[in-house]
Amino acid sequence: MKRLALLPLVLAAVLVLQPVVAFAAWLAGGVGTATVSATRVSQMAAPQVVRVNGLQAQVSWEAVTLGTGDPVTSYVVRRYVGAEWTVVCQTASALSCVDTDPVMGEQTYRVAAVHGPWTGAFGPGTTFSPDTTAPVTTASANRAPNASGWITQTPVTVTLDASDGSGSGVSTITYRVDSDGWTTVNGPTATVPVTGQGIQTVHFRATDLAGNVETVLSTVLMIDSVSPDAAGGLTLGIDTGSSSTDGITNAAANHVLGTGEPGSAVRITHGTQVVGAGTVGSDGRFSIEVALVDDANPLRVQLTDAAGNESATTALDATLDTVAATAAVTYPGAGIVSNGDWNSNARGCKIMDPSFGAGICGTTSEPGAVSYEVRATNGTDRCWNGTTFSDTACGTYRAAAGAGPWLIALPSVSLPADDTIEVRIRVTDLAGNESPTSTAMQTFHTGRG
Ligand SMILES: [Ca+2]
Ligand SMILES: [Ca+2]
Ligand SMILES: [Ca+2]
Repeated sequence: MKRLALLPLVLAAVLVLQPVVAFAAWLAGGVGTATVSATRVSQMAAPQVVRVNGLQAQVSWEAVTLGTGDPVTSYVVRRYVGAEWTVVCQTASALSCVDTDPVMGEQTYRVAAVHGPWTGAFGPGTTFSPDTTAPVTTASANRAPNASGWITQTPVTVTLDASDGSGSGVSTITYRVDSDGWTTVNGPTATVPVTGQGIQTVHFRATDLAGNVETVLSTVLMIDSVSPDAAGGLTLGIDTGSSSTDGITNAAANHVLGTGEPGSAVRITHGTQVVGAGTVGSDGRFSIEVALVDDANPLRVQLTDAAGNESATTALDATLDTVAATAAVTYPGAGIVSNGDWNSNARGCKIMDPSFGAGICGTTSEPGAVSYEVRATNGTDRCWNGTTFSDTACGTYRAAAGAGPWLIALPSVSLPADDTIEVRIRVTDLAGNESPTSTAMQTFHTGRG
């Protein structure tokens, strides 16, 4: 009896040492007699695992039987996270169960068949993540771009909204602006300040609680909230006359030169009318054609950058003068002039300048540079050289004093007696228009006196 009773234990010991899961069991018990049978449990295949009820895992497997063809009594399901395992369910005849609380991230389910007190070897595992879908993040700016695509108002912020749908939920949002470092914030929303000017790119992605990481997305903003500086250095391209910077010119077909922000649009107005337009070059300079009208041209120049920001206006007050001035002789008049008259000379030129001595004077129809030639024509022509009538090579014009009323000092002592004097005057106005030579000519005699 003792040897019989030991037999199943020996059998069991032999069988469990086999590579195939096996067991031996008492089929009948009793003191003194027993029948022993041995069989084995087939190893389970890897289970199927699908997501159900949100983030739960349903584990299903194929039924196995004992080596004898009899059904096993139950199945046990383990969840492995690394080497750590947890029994998530044990069923009788059911071939599936639900893990209601899987861990986030990845885990592995393995199933073993059970018969009585014996548990077979666990089969291969099936990995499962309760949430395999990354969140989806959308970006929206607090400022709308204008028709040119530029945002011209600040401050600018981009709001990131991440959604994980029915997944595990958003854990974090990570973002960076241009080449700045990455910033990570917890939760499904983030507000990103974008403080730079120009083209700014916000890169972002969200991560869910299961560890799924969204592919990095980006949104591009064009920001320019800075108005260009007002145009500088305004001058006329053709500024004729005695000054090349006074804006007085006789060139109607002209152009305006200036400086400004490269790429800016230039607009030149005269009153409400646009009279010139162009673009500032990459060197920061512009030259815009304008057609000037007679007299005053109060031009105003304004720059507009690519984003539509407008500068303050800059004035360029131009004057177009294409008509030459005329000159008139006030003293002396035609006729005989005595030396006494000449020397006192109070009747004409002293009205213009009380300190004036003897000489010739007159006016012009507009300010300008007066030049003259005084010629004594009694017999041989002799011209005033600034000191005496000794210049026999006439034809040299000399500058008179004054730009409207003009004065030419001719000391009485130098006047030839009983001579005929011609005064030739010409005037060049401020725009550079030159009157015809000898626009004023006076003949008189120095008389006795
Ligand atoms: Ca997810
Ligand atoms: Ca000028
Ligand atoms: Ca003129």
